[in-house]
Amino acid sequence: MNKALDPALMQAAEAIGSHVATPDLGAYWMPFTANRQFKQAPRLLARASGMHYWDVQGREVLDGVAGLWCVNAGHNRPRITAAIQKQAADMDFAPPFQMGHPKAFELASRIVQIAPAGMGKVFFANSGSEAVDTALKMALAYHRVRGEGTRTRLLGRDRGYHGVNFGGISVGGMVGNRKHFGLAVAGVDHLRHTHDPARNAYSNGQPAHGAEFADDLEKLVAMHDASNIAAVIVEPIAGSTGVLVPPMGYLQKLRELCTKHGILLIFDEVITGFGRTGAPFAAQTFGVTPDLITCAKGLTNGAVPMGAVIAKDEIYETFMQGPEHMIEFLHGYTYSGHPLACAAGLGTLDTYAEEGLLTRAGPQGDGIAAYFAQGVHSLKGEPHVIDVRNHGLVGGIELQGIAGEPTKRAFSVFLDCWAQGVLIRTTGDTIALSPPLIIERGHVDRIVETIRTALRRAA
Ligand code: PXG
Ligand code: PLP
Repeated sequence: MNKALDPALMQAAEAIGSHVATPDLGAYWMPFTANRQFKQAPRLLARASGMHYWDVQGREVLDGVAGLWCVNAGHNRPRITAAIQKQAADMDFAPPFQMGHPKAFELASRIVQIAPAGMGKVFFANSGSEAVDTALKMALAYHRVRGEGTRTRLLGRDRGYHGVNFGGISVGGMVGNRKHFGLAVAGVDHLRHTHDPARNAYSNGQPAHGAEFADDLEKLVAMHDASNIAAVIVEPIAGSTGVLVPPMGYLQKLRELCTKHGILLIFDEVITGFGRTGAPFAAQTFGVTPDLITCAKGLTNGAVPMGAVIAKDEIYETFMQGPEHMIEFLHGYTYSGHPLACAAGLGTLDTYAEEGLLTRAGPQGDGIAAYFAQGVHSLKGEPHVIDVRNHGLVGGIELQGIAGEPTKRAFSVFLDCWAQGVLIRTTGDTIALSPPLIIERGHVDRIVETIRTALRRAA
């Protein structure tokens, strides 16, 4: 099954126009990519199965990042592929407004079964970014329908990543977004991030220090008054900005303060959802139930784009007032609950359930997360390494950046690993690992030793 691209297959693919081994690279403006650098030495993937990719030359590459934090069950899983193929043949599209199709309802029910208790409603979008903007709009509208329309302020956190749409970049805490896009949505504020290497460097799992960072919320309430604040959005573990694991007690404290002040708490679980931290959602791992959860990525194992907002029943019920023929929440996407995405989602949840993947990285698992932790922490003391952080099957290895040239050192490690046949991801000068949850010990060894080799020869 895991064989490299053979010429006959390539020829057949080219004949139907779906695949070209060496395409013209000019027209495609690539997302979040150094376009000019990439096009000089393209890295083109052609096939995938299980823990591996194969590039267009047929070279095998071990996937240390589940594609982009999304292929949690590993690549090209048969149940998912079959579900998508069948759905494409049965019905391509169904309008989601004032119409429905059974699989959207079925998938929503299946998500609710694994969601925290009391979170019984699911709204579909097509990406994490759309899920985030949906949740923010839901929070604003929720307060309005309750007659607390002054609650318009949205709070995020420094070093937060909530996708690329206007709401998400506003509550997000990445300076690059402000530099390129300016103000975006007004009326936002930010808590401090929780990264505290002076006290917490090389923490295995949750750091001991920093619950008090949650008190920033009290400060913002004192400044703006709770009656003006709609919601706080945080990633339980900040992923994109370098794998920042919440300090012990931090999320609990945030929950208490939100409840005290009538502020909705949104967990952005686009990365942490679907087993990454050892439970279906990080909310369960950390024992804190938010009011809304945003998710995407692992929801369909990355096979078809889909995002979702999971809401507490109480929030949905609050909207269900006024004349019954009126639309309660004026929001939705042409492709909300797309049949192919729903089919992929159902095949994905079946696969997770059959293989116990949603809990494998947790205490009920087979010890793979502890083995992974040991592996990444063995990089302490290698050249350039200044911190190692981890939780479940997420790891962050922070490097000392080259003075005046941020990101360059980590990216050179990325390129070296790619040349050695291992796909990693870097963000700033941090290496982020998020392997498929089917990973075995041998794969962990290979990823860790490949990074070790790259670090030892990195400039
Ligand atoms: N919220 C969180 C917490 C995310 O991690 C999004 C929202 C946006 O999802 P979409 O599906 O719109 O991309 C994300 C996405 C990286 C990386 O390298 C991470 C993401 C996306 C691209 C790159 O860390 N996360
Ligand atoms: N722009 C135009 C002109 C549209 O007609 C629509 C949807 O009908 C959109 C944007 C939004 O597209 P989507 O529903 O796929 O997000």
